[in-house]
Amino acid sequence: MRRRITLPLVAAGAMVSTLTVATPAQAHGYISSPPSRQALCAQNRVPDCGQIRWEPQSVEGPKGLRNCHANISHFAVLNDDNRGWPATSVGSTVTFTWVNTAQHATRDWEYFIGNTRVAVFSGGGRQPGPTVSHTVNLSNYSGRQKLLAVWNISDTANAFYSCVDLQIGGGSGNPTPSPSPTTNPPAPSPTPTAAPTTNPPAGGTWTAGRAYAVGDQVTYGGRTYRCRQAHTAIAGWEPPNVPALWSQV
Ligand SMILES: [Cu+2]
Repeated sequence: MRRRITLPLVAAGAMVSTLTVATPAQAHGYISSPPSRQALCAQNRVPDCGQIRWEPQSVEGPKGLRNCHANISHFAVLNDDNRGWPATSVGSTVTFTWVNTAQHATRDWEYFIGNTRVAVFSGGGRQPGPTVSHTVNLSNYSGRQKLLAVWNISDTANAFYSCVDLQIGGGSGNPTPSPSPTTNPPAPSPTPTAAPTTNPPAGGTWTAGRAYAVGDQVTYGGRTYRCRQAHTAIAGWEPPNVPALWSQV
């Protein structure tokens, strides 16, 4: 008779699932202007986006994808065209600005509408600055369009993805006919009716090199901003450039 040995299989796998931790805002990049879908989430202009709100720079996946969320399931909201993404009204040329919270050596940046690559900019295998801007001619397009921008890294297999909703063909001043979001009033985030007296941090002018904590207020370009994520400021992360980090008060 054979002896049977029963191993007590501890369900070790069951313990893992709760360990998902919010990734700190460090790596990567996304399009800040005109606001990409993840930028709109970061600003809470589109509510209930989930995790992407806190890391709009993290839509990273293998090169060659053609969707808005890089096949990352917990960012799938970005690829949902029925979320009432507001489209930015633009003319026939548009300047796109990336905010790079990590400056990866770059193969190129590509811009797609549908299956057509409408522009490509070489990165020369070099590290970009903290922000990068490209001006793209979209004169062959009009009306509402979803543009996919791709930042292809040169020393990894990966790329970063940002979708931007545009209403092309301004000039005639057509208002943005974006489908109204699911909630009727554009759900203004808990916008402070700012009480300047309760502003402990020294405030002052935004300064590169300085560490900011959530809630800190600074002035820049004559406007006041409140810090949304703790970070150390660097040139290129001026408050208007990085809505993930600063919201105007
Ligand atoms: Cu990165």
